[in-house]
Amino acid sequence: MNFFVLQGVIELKESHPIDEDVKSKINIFLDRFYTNRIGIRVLINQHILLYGSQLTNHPHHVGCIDPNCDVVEVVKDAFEKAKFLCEQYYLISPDVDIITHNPYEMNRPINIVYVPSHLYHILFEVLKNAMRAVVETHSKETEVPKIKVLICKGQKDLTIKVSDQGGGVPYNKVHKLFEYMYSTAPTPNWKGDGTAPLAGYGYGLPLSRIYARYFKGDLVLSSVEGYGTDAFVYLKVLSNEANECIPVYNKTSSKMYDTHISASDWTQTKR
Ligand code: W6P
Repeated sequence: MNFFVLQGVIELKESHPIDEDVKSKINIFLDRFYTNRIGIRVLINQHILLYGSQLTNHPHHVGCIDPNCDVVEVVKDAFEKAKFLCEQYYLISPDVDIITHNPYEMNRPINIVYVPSHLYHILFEVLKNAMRAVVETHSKETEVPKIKVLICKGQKDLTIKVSDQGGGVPYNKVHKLFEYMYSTAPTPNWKGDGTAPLAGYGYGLPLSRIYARYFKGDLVLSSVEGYGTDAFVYLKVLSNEANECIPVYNKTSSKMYDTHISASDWTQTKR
């Protein structure tokens, strides 16, 4: 990722405790910043791939967009990579069960118009988190429960549900997983040699949600504390609904940073 911003956030986090209010503003800023960055990179990529002289080994792609992105294939790729990292760290990794359901196109592979690298990034991150939770909760056992992936293409949504039995997260902590300055793993050392840690910067999930939202999708976590977590990746089936979603910059955009002050009565869910 972007090394300088990452380093800045780490230094800020280490120097002194940060006010929740400031944290939420930094979150909003980084969400907007990275959405923009993704948008710009897609534009640059599209230009280079469409107008450059570089030969591509994906003749059916339109720039970095695959009009027939095979979701199952991407899930399998992301799983293999996450499994590799997980085994490096823990010497064990959970297996995966992939179930597909394509009720409106019977017996057809599940395809959508998408940027495969974005989908890969999202799934890799979700699967890494699921694997870490499973292995760490079942560390004393010789066998660990499988991760279940359900891929379903509806008429509007393509949903990918990743279910783990990794012990879950308390309801009032789930939102923290999407904070850039929060990580449950110790901050890894930046080796700069291309080797990736399994977890630790606290960037994976917030960025994955940014990637999902970029084309009007989403990433939602739903946890059963004491049992496990379901991660839902929502993507648009209809490409005309999957338009680019980038932050606005106008006189009112600073209002995004105004913290929402909620009445402290029992109608508000307390965190
Ligand atoms: C957990 C925490 C988490 C985050 C994202 C995806 C899956 C999981 N499982 O325990």
